[in-house]
Amino acid sequence: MRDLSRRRLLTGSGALLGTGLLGGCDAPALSHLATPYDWSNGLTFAVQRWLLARQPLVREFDRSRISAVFPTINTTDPDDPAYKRSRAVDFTDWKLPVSGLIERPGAFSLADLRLMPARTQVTLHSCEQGWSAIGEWTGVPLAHLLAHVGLKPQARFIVIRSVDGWWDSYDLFDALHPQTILAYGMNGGSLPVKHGAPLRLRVERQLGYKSLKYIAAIEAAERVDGYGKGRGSMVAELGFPWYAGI
Ligand SMILES: Nc1nc2c(c(=O)[nH]1)N[C@H]1C(S)=C(S)[C@@H](COP(=O)(O)O)O[C@H]1N2
Ligand SMILES: [Mo]
Repeated sequence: MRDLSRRRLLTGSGALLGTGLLGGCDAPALSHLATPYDWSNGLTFAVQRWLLARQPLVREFDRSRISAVFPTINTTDPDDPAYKRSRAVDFTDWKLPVSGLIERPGAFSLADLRLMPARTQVTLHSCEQGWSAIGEWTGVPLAHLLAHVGLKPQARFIVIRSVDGWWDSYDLFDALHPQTILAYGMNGGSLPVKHGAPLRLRVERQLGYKSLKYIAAIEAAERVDGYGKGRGSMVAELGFPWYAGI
């Protein structure tokens, strides 16, 4: 990798863009190429995918490296009546619906998810707003849950909604990655409310905003332009590109 010049990187990713060899190339981020910024964002996205295809796992740390303080940001206590009721009973009535292009749609309780194979990983979280921290996350790989319910062959994106109105979409490159987990545990305990209880996503190869907290529903889709304003995520609707700031 070290001998790759910038020129080779650029021509390489250009070729990938041109031939559409790269998964997710016709994704919304690359279909709005109106300004030079859009072009550079699309190119960054393509280069990131190209490099990450050769770097399967992000770095995992020893438990001794866990940050003493893991900051919280944005929503830390959702102001939603149903959420508050569920929180009052320790989320024992909580269920996660999985629907869309799925062979066996269903709804899963925390107990159901805890019975599935678990993965624990100590990773570096980098927030696009300028801070980072190391935490340990335990949960079920999203790939396992999707295999359990059966993705239909047309499914190309996973759309996830949160209790606080945040939502985002993920191509299968990220959704099926072994370190993409639905976490119910943090630093050896159960996931605290301020960090997204009862369930949050960890998408370790992306910046912090992509790791949705307070997950309410999961859907599999062929396209994402039918959701919201058609830009693939809440942050995109606020003016940042889908997969902003990679
Ligand atoms: N539902 C929801 N998910 C979210 C957010 C949020 O406000 N609501 N903030 C995002 C951002 S920008 C970051 S950096 C992380 C922060 O997670 P933390 O509060 O556990 O540190 O969650 C992400 N997921
Ligand atoms: Mo963030």
